[in-house]
Amino acid sequence: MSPQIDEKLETMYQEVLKRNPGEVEFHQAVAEVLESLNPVISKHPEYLERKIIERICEPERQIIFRVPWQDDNGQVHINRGFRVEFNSALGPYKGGLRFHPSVYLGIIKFLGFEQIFKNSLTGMPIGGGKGGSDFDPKGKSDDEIMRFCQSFMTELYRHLGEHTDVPAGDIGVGGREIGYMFGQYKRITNRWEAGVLTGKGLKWGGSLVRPEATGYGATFFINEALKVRKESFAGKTCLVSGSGNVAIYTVEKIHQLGGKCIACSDSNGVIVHEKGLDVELIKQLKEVERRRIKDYADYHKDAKYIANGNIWDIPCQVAMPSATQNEINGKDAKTLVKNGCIAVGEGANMPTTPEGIKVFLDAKIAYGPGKAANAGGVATSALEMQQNAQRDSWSFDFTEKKLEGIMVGIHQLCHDTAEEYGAPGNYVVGANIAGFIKVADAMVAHGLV
Ligand code: NDP
Ligand code: 2IT
Repeated sequence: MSPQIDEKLETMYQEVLKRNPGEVEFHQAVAEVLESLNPVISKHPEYLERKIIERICEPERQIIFRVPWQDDNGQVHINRGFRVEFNSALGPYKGGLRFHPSVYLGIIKFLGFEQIFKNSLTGMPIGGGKGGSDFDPKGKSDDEIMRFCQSFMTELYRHLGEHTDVPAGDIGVGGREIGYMFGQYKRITNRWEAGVLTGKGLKWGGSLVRPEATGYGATFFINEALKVRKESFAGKTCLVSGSGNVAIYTVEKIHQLGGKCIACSDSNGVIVHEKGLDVELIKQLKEVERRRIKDYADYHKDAKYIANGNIWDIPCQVAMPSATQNEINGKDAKTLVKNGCIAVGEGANMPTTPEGIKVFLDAKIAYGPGKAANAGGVATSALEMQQNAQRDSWSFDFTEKKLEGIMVGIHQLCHDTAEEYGAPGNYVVGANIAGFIKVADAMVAHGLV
């Protein structure tokens, strides 16, 4: 018996465990949502009658395929590709592709499941999906990346389409990879179909602000949560884990809002720069030269690199986990709270373990869960789709204002829903319930499909 889940929902949770053996991250993501839904099912008996929860936990379609490719020495490698088309009640499947050696079905399913509710919160017409591969892009040449992406798309293309399924980036997939995949899709289908992928380059259908969107959006969300507490980023010491796409633009926006990020990281270690991180240097090292964050210390002698360090041991007022799942455990959460952290904004998906979440909620700090706080990325992907459909492109300022408006709206929705359901200040409950109800109502309207 899982203590937090209501009895009626517990049977459904046990069924998820049984049907999806060994997929621990998926179990964790489902448990977190079901824990919030107790008050919803008492109000909406039709959700139980129509078996909405059982249906929402079962992906509409799961595609697993072989991805063969050759390295620069002619050696053959075989990876596994995934696309989980989870839920299309609100729109075409939408969600990123992750290339990382840890990828297996359970990771893609947890991400796809979260994506359903996140996408619902954005208010845009997008369903939930996710994909990727256990391919490790680290240390690969440009040509190897291209051959892998082409082989991956040679299978995936048949499942995609601007009205069907629209992938984007995630860990290990950025503008370069989207470019190679777009080229192969175009070649196979003979269609210049901009709306089939988002995160495209600016010269060929991409949107301004998409690269910045997840990090900027997470910062806008926490800025709103701070306002509720009559606080702001001004003068706050912040930590941002990771040093990839989400981390970089989180640091940038925090600095624009007057905060000071003193540390970031990668899977090998932590960079601490008390003076405040030099975000232009991080962009140059990570986006242009594709180097490790350790090299930052070669350019700033007053910065310190801690190999295998734990970033959450550093005292801060705002923490923005922006690397990967389960990077903050119960002990880290306690350390953060003890050190005076008043807000945690999840740029990453599910970066806090259930024990960690409990610590943040018990301490009543402003805790923005990923499916709300990092929704700016996918929301701006939907803005990219809008521009593609109109064959238009919008200015940076106009697009950023739209993103900010969406994040302010998501914050308000989560805030108000939490109050309505008797959990004021609890953005987990607010996000899960608000995200769920919209999808559930659409599923009821569509009948048994
Ligand atoms: P990137 O590949 O650009 O960067 C990932 C960063 O996280 C790197 O610094 C990487 O370090 C670190 N990292 C990844 N895996 C691990 C790991 N297992 N242990 C420790 N560090 C790790 O990815 P993104 O910035 O795009 O994604 C970061 C997070 O944000 C993910 O959780 C993703 O799902 C989420 N997200 C991304 C969105 C987007 O638009 N890109 C939108 C919403 C959420 P290293 O180089 O050492 O691996
Ligand atoms: O987790 C996410 O929301 C993403 N990786 C972005 C998905 C998207 O379609 O832009």
